[in-house]
Amino acid sequence: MERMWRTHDLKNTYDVVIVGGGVHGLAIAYYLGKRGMKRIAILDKGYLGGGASGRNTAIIRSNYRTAQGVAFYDESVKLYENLSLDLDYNLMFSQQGHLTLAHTDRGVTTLRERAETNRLLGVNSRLITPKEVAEMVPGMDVSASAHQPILAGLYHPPGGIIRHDAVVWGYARGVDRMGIEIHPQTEVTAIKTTSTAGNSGRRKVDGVLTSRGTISAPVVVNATAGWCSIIANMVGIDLPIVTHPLQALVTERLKPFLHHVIVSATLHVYINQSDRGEVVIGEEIDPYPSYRLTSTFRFLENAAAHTLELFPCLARVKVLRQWAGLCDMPPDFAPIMGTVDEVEGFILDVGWGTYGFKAAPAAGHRIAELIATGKTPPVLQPFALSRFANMEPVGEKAAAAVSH
Ligand code: PYC
Repeated sequence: MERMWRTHDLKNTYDVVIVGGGVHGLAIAYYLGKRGMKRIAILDKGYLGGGASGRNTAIIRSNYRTAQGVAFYDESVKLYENLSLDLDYNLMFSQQGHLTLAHTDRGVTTLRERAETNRLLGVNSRLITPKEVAEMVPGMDVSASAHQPILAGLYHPPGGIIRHDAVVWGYARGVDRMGIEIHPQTEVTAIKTTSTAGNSGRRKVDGVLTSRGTISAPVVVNATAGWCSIIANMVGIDLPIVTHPLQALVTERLKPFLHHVIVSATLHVYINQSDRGEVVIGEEIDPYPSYRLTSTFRFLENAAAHTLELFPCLARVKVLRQWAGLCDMPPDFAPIMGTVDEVEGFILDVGWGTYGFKAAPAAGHRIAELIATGKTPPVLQPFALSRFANMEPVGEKAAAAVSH
C-alpha cells in the first residue's frame, strides 16, 4: 500500500521551518507549496494531528461576532468547500447547517447582532423562531415548560461538520506529494537568533535546535496549540495566553436523528451526529488553566445534564469515549497571526482558543501569502500581536458557547 507521507533524514537547512504538525502547520506548508516554495520542514514532537487537530468536535462555520472574524472565517468555509477536490481526498464535509439557540432576552440580542454582522458581510445567517427550530430539529425539547425554553435560533446554513482526521491526512498527503518534508517525533528544543545590523535591538531567526539535530532557516513559524507560549518564549516573546483543557465525548451509534449542529450558549453545550451515528458532545473549556489531557467526571456530568435538557430522548444512550485537548486562550478570544516586531523571520499562527480547526485553510493560505510576499494580507492585520499593546482587541467572546 502506498504511504500517504514519507519519512526523511533531517537536512541542515530549509527555507522555512514550521513548528507544529497539526492542521495549521500542514495547511501553511501546502499553500506555500502551491506558491512554489518547497524547501520546507514541518516538525512535530509527537505524531501528525495528535494535538488539537485530532481532538476537536470538527465544527465548521463563519457566523462570528466581529466583522474581522466573519471575513476571516468566511474565507476558511469557502476553502473548505473546495478542499476535497483540491486535495483529491474525500473530507466528508457535511454542510448540514449550524443552529445556535438563545434562551434569554440578552441571548436573543447577541444572536441578532451576529446575524446582522454576518449578513452585512455576505454570510448566510439569520434569526429564526422557536417554531422554525422545532420543525428543523424534531428530537429536541422546544416546549415552553423546558428549564431553558428556546426563544430564538441563529441559523447558519453553510456551517456543518467535517472528518477532521481526513483534513490532516489530506493536507499531509498533499504536502508530501509536493516534496515538502514532514518530520514527526522531532521536538524543537530552542530557536537560534542573532542581532540584526544596527542598534535597533531587533533580532532575526537563524534556525532551530531539535531532538534530531540542528537546522538553519531564515523563517520559523509557530503553528502549535497548547505549546505556543513555550515556543514563543524560545525567542523571548511572552504571549498573552493561558492554556485550558477542553473536553468532549461521543455516544454509542444511533440511527440518524440529528441533521444540524446544535449549540446552546446558555447551556454551554454543542451537539452533532457524526456520519458514523455517534452523537458528538462538547462543553465549555475547563475552568482552570492546565496542560492536563485528563477526562473528568465533572465534564461528563455537566455535558450529560445539559444535553438532556435539550434532548431528553438521549437519556438511556451510552457514552462510548471521552477525551481532552488544549486550547490557547487569548484575552479577546481571537487568534494571533503574523510577524512580530522584535524578531525578524518569526511568524505566529497561534492563540486559536476553541476556534482553531475551522480556521486552518484560511490561516494556512494567508500565512503562506505573508511568508511568500513579505506583506501581511489585510485580512490578517487585525490579528497581529501588537493589537494588545495598541488596545485594539477583536472581541470574539460572544461567538461561541464554549468559552464564556
Ligand atoms: O467555535 O464552533 C465552535 C466550537 C465548537 C467547539 C469548540 N469550538
